[in-house]
Amino acid sequence: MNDPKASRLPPRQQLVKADKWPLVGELPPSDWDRPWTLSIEGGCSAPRTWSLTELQQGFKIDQTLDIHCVTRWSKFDMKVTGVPLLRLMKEVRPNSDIKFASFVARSDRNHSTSLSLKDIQRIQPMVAWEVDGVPLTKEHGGPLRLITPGKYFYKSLKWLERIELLVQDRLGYWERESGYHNHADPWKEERYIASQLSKKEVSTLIQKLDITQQKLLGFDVQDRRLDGLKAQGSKLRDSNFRSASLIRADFRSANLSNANLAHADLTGAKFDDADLEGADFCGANLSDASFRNASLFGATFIDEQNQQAAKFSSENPLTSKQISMLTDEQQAYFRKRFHVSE
Ligand SMILES: Nc1nc2c(c(=O)[nH]1)N[C@H]1C(S)=C(S)[C@@H](COP(=O)(O)O)O[C@H]1N2
Ligand SMILES: [Mo]
Repeated sequence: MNDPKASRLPPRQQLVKADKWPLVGELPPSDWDRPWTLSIEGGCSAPRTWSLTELQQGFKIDQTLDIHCVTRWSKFDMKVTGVPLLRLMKEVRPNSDIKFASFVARSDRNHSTSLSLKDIQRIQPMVAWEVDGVPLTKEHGGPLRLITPGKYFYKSLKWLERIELLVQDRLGYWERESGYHNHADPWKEERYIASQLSKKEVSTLIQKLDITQQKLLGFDVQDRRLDGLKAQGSKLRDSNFRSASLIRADFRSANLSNANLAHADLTGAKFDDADLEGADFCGANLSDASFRNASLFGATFIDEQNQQAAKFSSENPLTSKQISMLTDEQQAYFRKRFHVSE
């Protein structure tokens, strides 16, 4: 028989006993005893700071949820007490162009994480001060922590002190330093940006911007800044580079088949001799990019609605042989864009 709880457990997670709650991450801040406040600032017209008492005496709710740590333990039915994040955010009157929030801890390394506004609206995180009817302990992020349901637990920041509203995302500590996935959905196993590598290997790669000859199938670096990335000869099939900044990246002889490069900034990038079959370049900036001998069967440069076209400099980077590898609609776009006849 199926374990009735199994369907509640995301892939490759293990349940810890109900009375166990592992401690993960950095130590509590050395100045934990200083009075606690919470501020929301950045892109808003009425930034505000609440004292702990103000928060705890204001509107509050209980929410019962399951938590899932990226290191493969889960815990069911945590009863969390606090205030919905959206309720606090509304009070500061966010600007209409706000798309992200960065959460910053009072901690010795200014630990942080971030969420998109879309995710905040969908999953309704809480600013919490109680779990199972008792105040959050110092070790578990008391007096105030973010609780983000439906994401790996690294999106639940301990010792929350400041929230900054942003137009552009600012990667958090684990996401930036250790290659943790920025989207963090446990049901999709969005754990690390490269699932085959250790945290340490990933952070070395990202810091050196060098993945030459690496095999990183499903590499997922959506939205990241990776200008000058060295990726010559890398195996990057099915990778996600959507909206990433990859100015002058070197993808010569790389395998990028079915990779998502839509809306990426690929100004001056080199794709000579690369395998780009099925790669998606819709809306990408391809000014001064080179494609000598690249294989382009099934690659796309403009979407079906003919709206999100790749940008090129004035010269056509593709040979007529390369253009003939594309579908009819894609070919039509190139012919029109560069005034070439059939
Ligand atoms: N300030 C801060 N918050 C943090 C971390 C951290 O290192 N510092 N680690 C994260 C990670 S990876 C996890 S799994 C959870 C762990 O919370 P717990 O120790 O209460 O189980 O906190 C998250 N929030
Ligand atoms: Mo974690």
